[in-house]
Formats: sequence, C-alpha cells, structure tokens
Amino acid sequence: MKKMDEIYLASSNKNKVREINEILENIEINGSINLKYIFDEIEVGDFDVDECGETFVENSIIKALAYGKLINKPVISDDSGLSIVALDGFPGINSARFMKGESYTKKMESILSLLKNKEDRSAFFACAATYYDPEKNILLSCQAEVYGKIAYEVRGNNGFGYDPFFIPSGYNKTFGELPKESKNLISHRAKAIKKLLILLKSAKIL
Ligand code: ITT
Repeated sequence: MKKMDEIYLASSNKNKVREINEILENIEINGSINLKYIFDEIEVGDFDVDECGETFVENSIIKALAYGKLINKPVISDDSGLSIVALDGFPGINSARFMKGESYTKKMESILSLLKNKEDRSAFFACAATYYDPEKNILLSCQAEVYGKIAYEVRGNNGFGYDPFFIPSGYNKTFGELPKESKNLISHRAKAIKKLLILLKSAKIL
C-alpha cells in the first residue's frame, strides 16, 4: 500500500498543488495526505513538457509520464481548462497557452468580447487526473467536469486563472467570489481527484 505522502504532483502550477492538497485534506484516506511539489525537492532549471495531446486526458498522461520519469516516484498529474460552448470549446486544452504572458484579467476580457453577441454563455471546467508509478508501470486516468456559465464581467479575487468569470450551476457567484471551501466541494479538480482516489483504492494501490 502506497502512502499518499510519497506521491508527487506532476505540475509546475502551484495553485493546483495548493488546491489539490486542500481537497485531499477533506478526504478520509490511509494516513497523511499531502502531495509534494516536485520543484521543492529537486532542481531541474527549466522543465518544460510538450503538451501535444488533443484531449485533457492525453495531456495529463503526457505530464504524468514526463514528471514520473523525472523524479522516479509515483506522481499525480492534472490537465485542466475551460471550454465555452458558444466558442466551440475554446480555449479548452489551450487554456494556459491562450494569450500566454498576458494577465488573466486581459484573457478574460478578451473572451468576454468574443461572447458579446452570443446568447449561450454555458461553459465547463474539465480536469483530467492521472496517477503514474514508474517503478511498477501503473497508469490510471480519469476526468471530471463542473458545468456553469460565463458571467458578464470579471468578479472576485479568489481562486486562480479563469475563476473570476465562471459561475457554477446552482450559484449566482463566480468561483472568484465563492470561498475556496465551496469551489473545492464542486470543482472539476475536486471531482477528478475523488474519482482517481476511488480508482486507486479499488486497484489496492492506496
Ligand atoms: P501544468 O501543466 O504544469 O500542470 P498549467 O497551468 O500549464 O500547469 P494546464 O496546462 O492544465 O496547467 O492549464 C490549465 C489552465 O486552465 C490553467 O492555467 C488555468 O488557466 C485554467 N484552469 C484550470 N483549472 C482552473 C481552475 O480551477 N480555475 C481557473 N482556471 C483554471
């Protein structure tokens, strides 16, 4: 049985590490639960993974393999993004790459202008999570979504990325306005991590 404190997060995004550890704090499982941030443990300079997949799951597998082989320990990766229905799923798997280098406020304003004449504001966040153990060659993936709509303006400072203009279904506040406890109850990331833990438990890996 692998203890959760021996698992690393295959990501360079500290917001994901923070959120996943907050999510794990509220799940009962096999002792201490805290994913480690790889770059706190090793120095590798610029470690850039070519996320050339066409789906969230493919990219989460690409990251899990790259980081797992780098550290030679079990890892969990997260590939996520926002898909807007009226824009044919844009920015989707390119959520991080869209207007790279610009602030998220600018990115969201630009998307709001693309939505100006669109009636349908429905959108969803997706998160694909992959567990990879390089020693045992075990790979498990799953995906989850949270559905909602794009607000008419950017609101709130909580969370990260596109949170301030996404209103989850059943709420009238954006993820940027809702407390982190609410986001962590219903988010794509929370659902994907919970699904992955269920898979890991069923496979007797945890
Ligand atoms: P790693 O690949 O190193 O994990 P990244 O930030 O590049 O870090 P992704 O390729 O998965 O990660 O891109 C995800 C982007 O989607 C992220 O940078 C945000 O812009 C957006 N995103 C994902 N989850 C989000 C969330 O919970 N809230 C807001 N935006 C989110």
